[in-house]
Amino acid sequence: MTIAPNIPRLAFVVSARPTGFASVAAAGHVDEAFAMLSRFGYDGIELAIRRPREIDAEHIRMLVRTHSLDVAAIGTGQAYVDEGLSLTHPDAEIRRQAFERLVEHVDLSRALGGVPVIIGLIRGRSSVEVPLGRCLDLLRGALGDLASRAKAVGAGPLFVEPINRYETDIVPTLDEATRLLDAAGGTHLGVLADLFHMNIEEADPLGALATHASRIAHFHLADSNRWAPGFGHIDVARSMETLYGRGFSGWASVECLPRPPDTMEAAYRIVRPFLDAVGRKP
Ligand code: LER
Ligand code: MN
Repeated sequence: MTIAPNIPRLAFVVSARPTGFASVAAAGHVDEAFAMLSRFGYDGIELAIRRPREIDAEHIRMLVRTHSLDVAAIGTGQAYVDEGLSLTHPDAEIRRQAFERLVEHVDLSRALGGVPVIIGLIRGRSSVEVPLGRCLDLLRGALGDLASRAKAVGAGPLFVEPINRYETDIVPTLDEATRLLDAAGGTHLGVLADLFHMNIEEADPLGALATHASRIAHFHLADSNRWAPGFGHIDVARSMETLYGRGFSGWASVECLPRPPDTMEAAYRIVRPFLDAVGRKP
């Protein structure tokens, strides 16, 4: 794999606690993850966090200082995967709890110096009670409110991640994400492009990256099978060239399954050829 552009900010996604969400490694071993990722040559760590109140922000800040590894973003989907909270749930009380949980994520973002907060699976999915159009209305309202709040308190922006149809039917493409952001007011909001989801949903993934490059604020790297870049059939190098060649300067976070084999350390090791290709030495 040859990748021309220098990647200024490369991170790896880990879960702060054990989770049912399979696509993140290092569940529950945050201290070790910081140390290993730093050794491997990463610039940052992306933290998937179910309950922000369980997280000691001062401890995370200490790890950031100790390992010179920034927090690239906070993922929120575990509140949906592990607890069923969603912004489009038929029960208004559950929708309220999902919103309040995201307020906690926003508060943690502020405590960590304004890192972005990702709106992925916590948007939920449509149902007979809440059809797609109503879901989009609910999501637009929640995003507008959360973004205003995040901006007011000095927290980071919210990044909406298009996700494939097997996980949600709300906002599967970059095009739909940009339209949702425009409808929600546009400020303190960005789009997260995830190559794994794009490979399923975009008619022309490279074209979509090119068209929406100016709106893409964050990048998730995985191959077609959600293994590390280079282990499936996505042309990850070309995808990166397409985005970076258009001035993208945000974080790219590797978000891959912790296999093969099924250990956290192996998950880091299989990323090694990719790190070599982008000029990172341990
Ligand atoms: C998270 O970044 C993701 O890609 C989804 O599959 C689940 O939230
Ligand atoms: Mn992702």
